[in-house]
Amino acid sequence: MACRTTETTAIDADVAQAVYVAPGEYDEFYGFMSGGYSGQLSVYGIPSGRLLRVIPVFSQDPEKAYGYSEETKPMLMTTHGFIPWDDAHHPELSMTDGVPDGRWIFINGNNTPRVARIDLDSFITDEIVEIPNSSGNHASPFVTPNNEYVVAATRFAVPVPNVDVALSELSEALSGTLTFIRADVADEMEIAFQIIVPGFNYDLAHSGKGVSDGWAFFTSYNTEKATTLLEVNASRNDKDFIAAVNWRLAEECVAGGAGRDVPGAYYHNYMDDRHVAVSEVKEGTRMITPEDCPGMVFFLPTPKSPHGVDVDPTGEYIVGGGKLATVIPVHSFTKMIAAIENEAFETIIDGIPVLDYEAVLYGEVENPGLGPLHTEFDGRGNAYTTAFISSEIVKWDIESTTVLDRIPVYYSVGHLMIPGGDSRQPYGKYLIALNKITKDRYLPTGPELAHAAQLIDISGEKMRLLLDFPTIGEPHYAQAIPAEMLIDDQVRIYEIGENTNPHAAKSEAEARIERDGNEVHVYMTMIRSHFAPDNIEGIKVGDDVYFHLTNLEQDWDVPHGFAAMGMQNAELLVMPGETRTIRWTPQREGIIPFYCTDFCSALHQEMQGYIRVSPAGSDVPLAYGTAGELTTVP
Ligand SMILES: [Cu+2]
Repeated sequence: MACRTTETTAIDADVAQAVYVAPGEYDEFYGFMSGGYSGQLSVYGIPSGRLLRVIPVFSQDPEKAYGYSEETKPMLMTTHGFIPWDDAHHPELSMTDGVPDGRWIFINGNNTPRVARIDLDSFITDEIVEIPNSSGNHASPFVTPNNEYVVAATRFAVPVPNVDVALSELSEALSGTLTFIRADVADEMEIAFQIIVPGFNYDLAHSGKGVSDGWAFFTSYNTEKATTLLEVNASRNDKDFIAAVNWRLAEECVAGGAGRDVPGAYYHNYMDDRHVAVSEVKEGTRMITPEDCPGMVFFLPTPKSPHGVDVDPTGEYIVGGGKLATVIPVHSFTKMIAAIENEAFETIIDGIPVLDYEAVLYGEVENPGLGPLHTEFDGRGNAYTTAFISSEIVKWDIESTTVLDRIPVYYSVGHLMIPGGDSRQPYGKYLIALNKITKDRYLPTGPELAHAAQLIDISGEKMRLLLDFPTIGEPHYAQAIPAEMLIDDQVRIYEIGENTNPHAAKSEAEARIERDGNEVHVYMTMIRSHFAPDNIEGIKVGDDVYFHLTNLEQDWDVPHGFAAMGMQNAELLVMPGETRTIRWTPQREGIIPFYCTDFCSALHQEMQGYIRVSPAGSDVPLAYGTAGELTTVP
């Protein structure tokens, strides 16, 4: 077979050096890529592109038993029931003073609106809050500069409250909601307030910073309010809007009693101090309208069906990504404030003044590529915009709005990410293009090909392609943070003495079995290289068996696993010092072996045990033991 030859493979000899991280060396950045419709978040080393970890968020992950273990199942509870899937688009690092602080990363669930918080000391999903009165939670979870709020918005306008409406009357019944979720305290995320806006589609968001701190910006499209064949019907208007929200004013209005309490439950799930997920159902949200709080929301006309809205490091420039536009519009925050003061309004929609386009526009980037979507910044006065249709990244000078450079990407780039590139202090060395289509870039793998990221060097005047690497699921957005900000804070073990899981057995002496009717609780320990107990009898067909496994190890990187033949869900993977529970209903009599699934020592293969399962109604007494006589449970 002939070699593929394309100009895209012509790269400089020193490129390999630029991404090479020698064996045993660490990468410079942690990169966090959304997993799209895998519902996960994956972690890569940058610049090597090495996959370090996949974090389950809105998914069940058999590798880690997340969503399978009794301690984690409540994380996936919603008012629609247990939903072990979502479409996760936008990771967003927590910030202090508008700069990533390395505490947490948030990610949105689009489909059943949710926002998750992942702890960056443990890389574990710690908290998920559901968003009521919303659908298609796409413009999320962008944080305000000190995590005061995570913002969210309806992509699909819905009736609020969501009731039975004839589709012929739907357009008039639709509302949009912009949601502000309190996010500055771990385990206490909640809906602070929601703003009712016209029933458009709201697509993306970013918070103001610097001069525009206190504001948040949301793109809208389908201002035509079409409910069918949107590809035609939502593309009629020449301009749609960026909604500018003065959230500090909204806060004041809410504190002053504006708005009304709207009924409607939502779930708040979090890992408590015991490392056990709990679900609480919260009732009702505070809803305010633009009329309730004059000066809170303004519309900035923006051509045409804008997708991204990105705010430069100074907070002055608000860049729209009009996917059908021929220019990139750059709004000025200073001009916006002046336009508000001068009441330079084109019209008012549902109580929201529409500002005059020319009055708020700083400039337009001409010839920006076809289908501009998203922009990030390098902190040196340059902006970088993705062009989906022409498959390129376009670098432009913010002040002069002139294009400086362009580089092709392969292919159909959606988001891009510069480490810190949506913050006040971009690191400005690398750019990652997050591509929707890869076609011929990798070995073919049947009808579906790998989604991919491309690493681009932006340290010089000209952009330079360094590396392709495949991603897990669809990499919508990404974030990155210098590795040194996280390395020293990593949890290595959980102190066994501090284990407060109600089902922990903190030593082999505490290992035991208890029966309550047909419910059986097995309190089992694991340490290299045995389980205690490892012989169990008196389990009966149809029993409801809960295995509570405590890993007694106190060494870094020594998890143990647990799996039993016929177990209906997954394995367990238990971190040192932690307790995890898995439920099993034996279906047939016989001998059921169980074993450690995580290769833990030279005698890992010896880490196993047996369970005797007797027929339902048999009189075999419950008994257990390790290396000796079985102890019979009275
Ligand atoms: Cu083991």
